[in-house]
Formats: sequence, C-alpha cells, structure tokens
Amino acid sequence: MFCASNKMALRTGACVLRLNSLRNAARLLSTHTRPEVAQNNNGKYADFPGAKAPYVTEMKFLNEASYDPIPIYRVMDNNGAVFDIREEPNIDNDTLLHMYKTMIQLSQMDKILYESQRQGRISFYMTNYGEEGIHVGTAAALDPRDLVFAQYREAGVFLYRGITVTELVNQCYGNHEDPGKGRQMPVHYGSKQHNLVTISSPLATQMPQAVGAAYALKRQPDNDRCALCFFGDGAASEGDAFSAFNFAATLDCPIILFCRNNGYAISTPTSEQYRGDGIASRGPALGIHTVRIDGTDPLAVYKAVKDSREFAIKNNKPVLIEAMSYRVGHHSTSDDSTAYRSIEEIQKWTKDESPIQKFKMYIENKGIWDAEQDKSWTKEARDIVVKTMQEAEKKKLPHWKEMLEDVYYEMPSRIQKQMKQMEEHLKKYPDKYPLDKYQTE
Ligand SMILES: Cc1ncc(C[n+]2csc(CCOP(=O)(O)OP(=O)(O)O)c2C)c(N)n1
Ligand SMILES: [Mg+2]
Repeated sequence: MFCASNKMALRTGACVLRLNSLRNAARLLSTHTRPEVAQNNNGKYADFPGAKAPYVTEMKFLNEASYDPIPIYRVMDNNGAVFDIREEPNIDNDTLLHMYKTMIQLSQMDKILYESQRQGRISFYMTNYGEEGIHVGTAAALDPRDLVFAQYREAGVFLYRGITVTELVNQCYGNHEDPGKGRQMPVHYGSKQHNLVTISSPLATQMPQAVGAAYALKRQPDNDRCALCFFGDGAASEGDAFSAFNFAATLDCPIILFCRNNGYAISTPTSEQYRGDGIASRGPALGIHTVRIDGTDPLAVYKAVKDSREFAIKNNKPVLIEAMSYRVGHHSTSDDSTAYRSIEEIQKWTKDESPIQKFKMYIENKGIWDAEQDKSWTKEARDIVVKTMQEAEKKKLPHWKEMLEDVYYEMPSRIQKQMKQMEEHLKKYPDKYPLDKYQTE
C-alpha cells in the first residue's frame, strides 16, 4: 500500500504508487541502458554522496506533470458496498458499532455545542462534520497506548478512546472540572491517561513534538507503540511540518504523519495553499512511505492506519497518510464559509460523501444495525449532550487564583505580589465581580 522510492515500490507488492513508480523505473532503466548514454558515461551509475542515479545527457526539468496523480485508496462505495473483499478489514461487530456510535455522538455534540456558542454560552467552537470517519477509523486501528497528537478537529478520537462527553463539555465551558482549568480556548482537549496530547493553537507545533515523542518511543527497549500526528492541509505549509517530515525520515521514527486534507484552511482553498500533487507527493520525496486514502471511507482509514502502525513499529520508520476529505462545516464559530464557497459545493459533500451515511449502510448491510436502533441511539446521543451541557453550565468556574498558579514550580515573588494585590482588590470591590460564579477554595 505504501511507496517510499522506486526501489521500495518494486520491492513491496501492494504499493499504491506501484504503477506510477514502475513506469518511472522503466523510464530510468531505459535511459540508463540507451547505448549513447552508456557510451557517454562508460555505462556507469553516478555515485555522489548525495545521489545515486543514472547520468543523462539531455537537460530536462521535472515538474508535477512528470508523475501521474497519486491514487486514492478506498474500500467501499457510497452505498457501503466493499469493492474487493480481500481488502475488507477484519473488524469485529462490537468495534464496528463503537465506531458508528462514536460518529453519531460526535455529530450530535457538534450540533449542540455549535448552537450553544451561537447562544453565547461558550466563547468558541469547531465542528468536525465530514471528517468523523477519519477519527474513528484511526482510533480503532491504533492501540490505546499509542500517542496521539491532534490538531483540533479530531474530537472523535477523544470520544472513541473513552473520554466522556462530560469531560469534553467541561473543557469547552472552562469550568472547575476542566483539567486545563479554563486556561485554554474551547476544543483544546487533552488526556494524559488516554495518551492524547493536549491540543495547542499554533499550527503545526505538534508535528516536531510528535516526531520527538516517536523517537523517544523507539529508544525504549522492546517498543511496541507508535505516535500518530494529525495535521491539516493548511498546517502542512508551516516550516514545522517540513522539519517534522525530515526528522521523522532521517531519525527513523515510528510515527504516522496523518494529514487531514479537507480542502480548506479557513478561507484558503487547497488550490491556493500548494502547487504539486497535494501533501502525499512530499512523502516519497523525503523517503517516507506514503499512502493517499479516501478520508470519507472509515474502512479505508482503518486499513491504512492499521498497516501503517505495523510497518512503523516493525521497521522504525515513518509513514505519511493523506486522507482526502471535505470540511463540511464552517472553519469555526468565527467563520462564515458561504462568503468563499457555494452552498452547492457544500451540499455535494454532505449528501453522497458522508462518512456516517456510508458506514451506516455498511453495518446495515452486515445486519448488525437498523433504522430503529439508529433513531434511538441518535436521540440518546443528543440527550447525553443536552444534559451534560446543562450540568456544565451550573458548575463553578475555577478559583481566580488558578490564573496565576501552575506556571512556575515555585511561584516567583513578583507573581505572589500580584496575587496579594488582586486579593485586596477583590476584598475592596466584591460587588464589581461575579465572584459567586467562581470556586472559593
Ligand atoms: C502558526 C499559526 N498561524 C495561523 C493560525 C490561524 N489558523 C488557525 S486554524 C487555521 C487554518 C488551518 O487549516 P488546516 O491546517 O487545513 O486545518 P483545518 O482547519 O482545515 O482542519 C489558521 C490559519 C494559527 N493558529 N497558527
Ligand atoms: Mg484544512
């Protein structure tokens, strides 16, 4: 399924780039053996420290048109029917249902929390519509001990791993039960217990960190874990992305670099974000095993991540996955995407390409799910969020002192001074602050 180089492609039977690579290899071989080339170079292959390649005597530039587009791997069609049963992953029924129910739970959570921001109950929110299949396919294929570095649009991975809706909602409301104590914007989840590294806002900073973590894992004796790092098509333009790719390749790290290519980075479409064949084309260029998949097909995601995990750990090598998808919702609650894309475009992706619909048909075809169960779980999932939200709203906010604590191991005297000043200030003007909303001890 992967491709790192022509040599590797020839070695690995199931490489998605195989045809392309074989064609390129054939071109190279034919150039190499052409009599005039052999004569000009005494038949020798160049042996520079930086490149081993045939000499040619005709100057030609390579560009994106020199290669065929990288194909997109998928397992099932839009009606949930598998194309080739040999490619159908062997997933037990409990896991399939957990995957599906998580997608429904996520979309219900998105709906209600998005509306709650509109009603002024929380400050900000980001939906995951259209990318639910990426989350559950990935989470199901990983071991729960694998480290996941998320960008911010991967809440389904958190739910799948067992973080409760209550925990996620508490984070969005920034109440005293939020482990981040209200210091982060909503949707910046994290869970040490579930090996989910806390999300940070600056794009791509998680990428070199994830590679470093994978390097640390590899150095542990008998390592059987990998790291997986999510990043968007926009984040891929950051310098950190290139550093991460190159460190991952040269330091031989067991990491899955997972690009969610959803077509947009806020209002910037991919047509303005990059030239060349997406993000996947960067993998082979850097010596990274790469596969491009249909991110709206949860089975394709599962299969790709499962194989990538096995490959990464066994060989101590990185894998790049580019999952093609579409950001169905607005970028965030601070965005109105109809200003830069048409309703028709959005509808196309909502109807036929919905990962939830495809997967629902797949499990219905298998006879393990039906319309009645669907209706009842959708209602239950909705009720869970509504109830949780009402409770979260009533919970006290963290004590105001929390804003000054936890930064330093020992609080410096200047911060102690500020805290004392604040204390006196609040004693003097208690009626000017909604102190009843905050914890008092
Ligand atoms: C370093 C940095 N620059 C800019 C931003 C502002 N910003 C937040 S999200 C975003 C778009 C990212 O798009 P993409 O990586 O494709 O992820 P998506 O939102 O599509 O899931 C931008 C530009 C930021 N958070 N950090
Ligand atoms: Mg994007």
